[in-house]
Amino acid sequence: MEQAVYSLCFMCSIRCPIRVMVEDGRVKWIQGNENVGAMGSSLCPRGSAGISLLYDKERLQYPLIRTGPRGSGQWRRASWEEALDMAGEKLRQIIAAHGGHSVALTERAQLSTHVSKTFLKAIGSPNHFTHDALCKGSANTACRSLFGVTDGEMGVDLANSRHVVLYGRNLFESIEVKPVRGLINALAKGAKLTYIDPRVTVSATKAHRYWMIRPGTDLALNYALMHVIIKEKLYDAAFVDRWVEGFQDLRKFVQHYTPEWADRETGIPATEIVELAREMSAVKPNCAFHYGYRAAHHTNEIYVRRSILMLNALLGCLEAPGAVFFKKGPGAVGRKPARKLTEQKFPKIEVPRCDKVGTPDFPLPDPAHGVPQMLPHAILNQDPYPIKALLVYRFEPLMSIPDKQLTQKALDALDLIVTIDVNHSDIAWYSDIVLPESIYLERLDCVQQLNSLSPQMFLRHQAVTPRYDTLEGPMILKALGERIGIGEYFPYESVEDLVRWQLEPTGFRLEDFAEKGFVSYTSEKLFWDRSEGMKFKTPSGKIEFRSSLLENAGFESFPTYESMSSPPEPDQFRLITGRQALHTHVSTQNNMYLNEITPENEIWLNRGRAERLGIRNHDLVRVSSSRGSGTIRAFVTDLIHPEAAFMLHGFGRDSKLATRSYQRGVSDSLLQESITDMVGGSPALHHTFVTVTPV
Ligand SMILES: Nc1nc2c(c(=O)[nH]1)N[C@H]1C(S)=C(S)[C@@H](COP(=O)(O)OP(=O)(O)OC[C@H]3O[C@@H](n4cnc5c(=O)[nH]c(N)nc54)[C@H](O)[C@@H]3O)O[C@H]1N2
Ligand SMILES: Nc1nc2c(c(=O)[nH]1)N[C@H]1C(S)=C(S)[C@@H](COP(=O)(O)OP(=O)(O)OC[C@H]3O[C@@H](n4cnc5c(=O)[nH]c(N)nc54)[C@H](O)[C@@H]3O)O[C@H]1N2
Ligand code: SF4
Ligand SMILES: [Mo]
Repeated sequence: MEQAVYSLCFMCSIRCPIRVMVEDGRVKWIQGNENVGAMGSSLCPRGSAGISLLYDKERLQYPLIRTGPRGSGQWRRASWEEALDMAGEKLRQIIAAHGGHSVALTERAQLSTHVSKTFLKAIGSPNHFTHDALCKGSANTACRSLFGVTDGEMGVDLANSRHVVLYGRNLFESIEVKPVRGLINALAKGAKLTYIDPRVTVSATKAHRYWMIRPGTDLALNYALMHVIIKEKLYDAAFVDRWVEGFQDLRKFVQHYTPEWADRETGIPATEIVELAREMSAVKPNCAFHYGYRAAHHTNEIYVRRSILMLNALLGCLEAPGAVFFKKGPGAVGRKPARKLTEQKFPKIEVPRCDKVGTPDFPLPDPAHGVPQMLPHAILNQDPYPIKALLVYRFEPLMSIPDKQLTQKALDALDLIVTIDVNHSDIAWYSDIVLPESIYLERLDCVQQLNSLSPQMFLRHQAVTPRYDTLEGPMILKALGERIGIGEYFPYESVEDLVRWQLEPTGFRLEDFAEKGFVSYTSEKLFWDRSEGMKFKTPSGKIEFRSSLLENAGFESFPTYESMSSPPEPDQFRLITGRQALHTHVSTQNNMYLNEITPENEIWLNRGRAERLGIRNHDLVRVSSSRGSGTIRAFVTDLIHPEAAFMLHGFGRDSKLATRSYQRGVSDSLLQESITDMVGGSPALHHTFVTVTPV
């Protein structure tokens, strides 16, 4: 008999609500959860391809212990007992000799992050890293500098917007299903879309206005937009007067940043910049400059993200339909969120983070996430202390941290690498012990607290039982914890126990999620009162254009614009990267369905420049940087700015056990230099110039 199970997708980290159709213990079909209005039955292609992950023989099936040198691919199958005993014994020895802080854990933030954070807190290590800084660390810091809250506590009401401006937020390919549907609905109702990217993406083709900006110059564009908005008095004077700290400083600062100046820097005509400022002002406050998702491009990234957010503040585009909003939790309706294991009491941690976040050397990035691209440097320099063991949980240091060879060198210096994954990833290939997790369709997961305009909770229900000898992450961490004497911090016997414990203070029960997959604390949309009830968490209680967070740490609120350099040689390009609709970062390249459609990446080159180098469409070319090189096919096109070369992220794999993706295409992390926005925390992934030559 066919049965519907409401759950959460995990083909990428967006976690869209899904309905899984199961018959005789087999998954037949996956679609969006139609009970979630904003979602409907829609799914993206990766979500649909979940079935081919479930039935893939090339995923991890049982624990593995390495028998040859690292990266040699020599393995033996192990029982859970043996693999966990061995990992536990080695960890115990390392902690006894070097302290708990010599253990680091890297993870893509997920529903059981509170479990892995608990593990590290219990051993006295501050070195828990999420992916956050690599994705959008500087957006996080920018939001805290202006509003006192992180970007994770903010959202954009796309569905009700009258004009949306996207800066390389390629929403129609770098997908989150609910916002995509929201934006499509808004466009159908007559909203306008302005899209800015050095490359013509699918999102560009849906826009009313598209600007092929010179790479890395968005900050110049925004300074000019502010100049026009202030000069022509297009801003929301009452809102700015009541809520903005430092408006007069901004007015003085942007005086010289005229549209004509920005035209020369960005390549966008001055008249069009003026036009956009006027158009946005005409529909304020029901419009939004989207502050972006992936804010990991250049060393000035925090100021780019601040400038986007400041444009919203100038037009009063906060807490209005169609604008930027602040997420409301259960507290807004007098209720409680789901509990987390991290709410327990832990021993005090006496050492700083190994990436130095939170110290005077690196004061501003979010210590709740850390800055993973600093980890290889910390390991190699043994500064501030030696790191000896790395636990990897749903994260790919080799592919997702720039400068792959540097990361590999750092891994070589470790005594222990244990990876919890579902795929034969490159980091699994390079580990000592591999612990396979049951995939999302096979497991119940910790509670998803979804704060938004209306707070809700979602649950990832188990759709089918595990096909192979795999376990859920929280059970793996508990079993490992028991082996090193911290078992008391994991007071549950099953994930169901843990979920029930999490739900205790909320007033909801596990059973309440069965019918629709989620529960709502309220059906109302909660907006703050824009005239008197805004609740900014900055020291001034206002939006800090002049930022106390930045200035107390010795950084400027309004730094002078520095021109973005052009590639110096005729065969050089600025390497820019991104995604497409068919793949998730580094997770899906070996997925049978998705690999069939996009088996490898290509390098996009501007036609005029490629012709001058003697490169034709589909030619093989050599691409090299100061960090590494590879051979890849060229996509020669008019659809990219002459200074840029674009590659999809996630290809160029080393694991021979993932046969479909092995050595297909080139990894961007192999080419990228490890350079960081030392104020905001993001890596400058688009800082690197590459040389492209015909093969
Ligand atoms: N060079 C470069 N680096 C980047 C980026 C880039 O464009 N270029 N993008 C950045 C961005 S935006 C992000 S968000 C990060 C993402 O960085 P990552 O988190 O490293 O990437 P993912 O592809 O999301 O997943 C990583 C690993 O999780 C495994 N995995 C998938 N599902 C499960 C599961 O259910 N359980 C377990 N245990 N493992 C699972 C996958 O097999 C994969 O090995 O990378 C950042 N780093
Ligand atoms: N299909 C798919 N969807 C996803 C994901 C996925 O892996 N696959 N991952 C999810 C995650 S974690 C994230 S962070 C988001 C990422 O979503 P996006 O932020 O939309 O990120 P990217 O796909 O990396 O797109 C980056 C775009 O920025 C452009 N760009 C490069 N340089 C510049 C510049 O100087 N200025 C401007 N304005 N644009 C520039 C690039 O050409 C590229 O099109 O997508 C989410 N959705
Ligand atoms: S965007 Fe696609 S892959 Fe990501 S969670 Fe949603 S349906 Fe799944
Ligand atoms: Mo991301």
